[in-house]
Amino acid sequence: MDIEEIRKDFPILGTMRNGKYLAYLDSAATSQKPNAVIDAISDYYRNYNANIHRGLYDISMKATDAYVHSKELVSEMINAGSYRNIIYCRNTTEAINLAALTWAEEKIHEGDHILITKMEHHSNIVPWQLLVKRKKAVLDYVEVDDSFKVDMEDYAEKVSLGPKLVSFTHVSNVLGSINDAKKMTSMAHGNGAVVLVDGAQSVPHIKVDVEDIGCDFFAFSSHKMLGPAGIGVLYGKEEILEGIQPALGGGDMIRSVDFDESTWNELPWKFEAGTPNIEGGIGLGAAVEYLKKVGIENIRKHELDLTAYALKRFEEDKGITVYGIRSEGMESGNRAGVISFNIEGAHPHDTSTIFDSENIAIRAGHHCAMPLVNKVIGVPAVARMSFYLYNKEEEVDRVIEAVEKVRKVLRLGRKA
Ligand code: 7TS
Repeated sequence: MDIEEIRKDFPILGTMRNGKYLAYLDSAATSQKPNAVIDAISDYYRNYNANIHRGLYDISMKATDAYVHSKELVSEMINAGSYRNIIYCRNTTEAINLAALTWAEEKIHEGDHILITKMEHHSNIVPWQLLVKRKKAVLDYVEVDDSFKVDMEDYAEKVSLGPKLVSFTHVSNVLGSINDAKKMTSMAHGNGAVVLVDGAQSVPHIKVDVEDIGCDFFAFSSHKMLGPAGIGVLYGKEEILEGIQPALGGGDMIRSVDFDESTWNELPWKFEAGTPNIEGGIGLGAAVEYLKKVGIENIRKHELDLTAYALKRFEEDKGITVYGIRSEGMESGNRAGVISFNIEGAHPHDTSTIFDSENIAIRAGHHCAMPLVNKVIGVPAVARMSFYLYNKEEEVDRVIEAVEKVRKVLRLGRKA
């Protein structure tokens, strides 16, 4: 993988501020976009902008084909079996909410248990809090252990109590821990639960095979995997999707409508009411093609190398605390390129602001995982850098220099 060649595909990485290139280290929040994606969206607007599934004219059929083709590409990427299992919605958040408002709305009843973990993003907490309130059901949490992984003993114990639904993140957006989704799914299935996996931080970075994992639902966002914002994916097993009612009604999701009742369109359209985000689908398709061309395994290897390098540099500095698996605990399958940290004596917001003065973009805060950051890690906020295929070691070196600048500006002593 030639990083310099890859970087040329991302116009934003060529921009400078105060003579410094943008070091974009916030891909866990959203990724940058390659020309292939920008051009695919522009091409649609310029050359075949039309609504889908209705026009019996050339550009409408072309738009329909492109939209459906993007689903075929997504389906192939995660080994979903068919595009029929690929529902487009706005993002991971909406995908999880969609599962909550359809499957869970029908199947969860008073007294039922839903099991999630203490390392979830708010998107995989709040929809279940809302649901259990509506249903008088119960929400349980699996502990995170001292090495920042899901506590598998606690998981085994809680899953054996027979929750109706188990939902967990594949990769933590704060800790970078990669959960063993296949094992967790099989344990949940062994106890009769339906399983939803939040793949917002996995699909962009590691090879995902939903058939191999065996989960029933899988959610992710286009904007974190080089595609445009405003489009996300809910994968569902066909037999489950066939057996539940849609949550949103309107155009496109019906087969026939009468004054009293209606019948539903076939999958996946049954769950996509109204004109969809056509340009978003087309842009996501282009992103998947780009990722395929570079190769997700190559991307993973590059991010792993970069993460190991960054951890080593951080671990040389006793004044930096890393919240996540350290380099000695790293195995090829347990850690993604997300590093949360704090510089002793510095508030992460100050760290981020001082980094910004060096044109380095990181994120600081609770990262939409307040229970994890505030209660499990036990700090108000953390700084976080996150990598993607276009990042390089020099950017990590710039971070190390910026850490010294933080200490200088805030007049902190360095702990050797
Ligand atoms: N789940 C996980 C694990 C995430 O990291 C995120 C977004 C979401 C769900 C929600 O995705 P959305 O596309 O619906 O917003 N995570 C982050 C982040 O870490 N910083 O900004 C957004």
